[in-house]
Amino acid sequence: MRELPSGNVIITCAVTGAIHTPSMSPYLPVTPEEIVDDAIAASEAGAAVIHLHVRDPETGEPVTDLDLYEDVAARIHRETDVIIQPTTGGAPTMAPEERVQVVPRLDPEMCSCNLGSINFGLYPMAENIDDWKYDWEPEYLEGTTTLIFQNTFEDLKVMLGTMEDHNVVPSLECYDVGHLYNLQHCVEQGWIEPPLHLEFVLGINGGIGADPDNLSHLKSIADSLFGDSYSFSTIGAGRSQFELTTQSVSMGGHARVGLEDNLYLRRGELAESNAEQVEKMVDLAWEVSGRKPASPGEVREFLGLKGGEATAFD
Ligand code: KMH
Ligand code: ZN
Repeated sequence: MRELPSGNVIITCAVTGAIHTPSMSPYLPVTPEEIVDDAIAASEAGAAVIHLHVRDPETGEPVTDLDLYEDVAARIHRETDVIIQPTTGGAPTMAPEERVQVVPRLDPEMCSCNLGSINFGLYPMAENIDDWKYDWEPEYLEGTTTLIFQNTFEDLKVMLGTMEDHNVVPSLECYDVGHLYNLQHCVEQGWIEPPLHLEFVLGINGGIGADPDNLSHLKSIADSLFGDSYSFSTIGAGRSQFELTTQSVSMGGHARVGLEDNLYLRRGELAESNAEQVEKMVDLAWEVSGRKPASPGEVREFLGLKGGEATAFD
């Protein structure tokens, strides 16, 4: 496993995502202004990477509007030195060829790349809500009972080829153990070359469960497949967020927080901003492992990123 020379921890903040819907929390940023403001505050709190989705400003529905992506990315880029990592996952309901368009349009330093198809069952979250702000929300969530989040080997070949063509370093999102073998296949096919930056995603309904033993197992399989040519971050969905990100940091890994993955700061208490979660993660990393947050410059050096000035939103 690769580590930064300083031993510092890469904190990523996923500001809004496409999992939670506006009725679940009044603090979920949905307009371009809210997303930009939260991203800037999260970077000031210690996040070196901002994972970016956009939403319809009127309804909060996840969209792949490339003009919106460019506007939001440009505004964050003007105000911070943070690494902007647009999603190629979009909403699980979107087609891969639509989702990847953000890469040629924005030419970002990083983006996400999802390593395999899974069920993506968001519908249980609808059980706790009676009064919806928007009609699309219950329909969107209920629709995931029959959803397959598609990432076939052909999709992976196209996605990884597009990223390579644009010198974009992917955060390789791994929802289950089999996805590590998918990645090994991609390496064997020459669709991607090490070093690899993985992101273990635990606790999605359809992916590997949010059990600490599973994180340890994912790392041990990654060690056996990729040796010293990989680094990893971790996402814990929902209430597992801080348990698993703290475990990740104690294992030499990195951490992703943000309202895309979890709406709460602690049991029963909604996070009132993304920055609150970043601040908590910075504290936990220091208290548990004596590790400080990595700067965007350190991360660029470590991951071999092309620099903010080489993006299309400069
Ligand atoms: N939705 C998260 C569980 C992506 O956007 O490409 C993982 C993610 C994937 O953020
Ligand atoms: Zn995402």
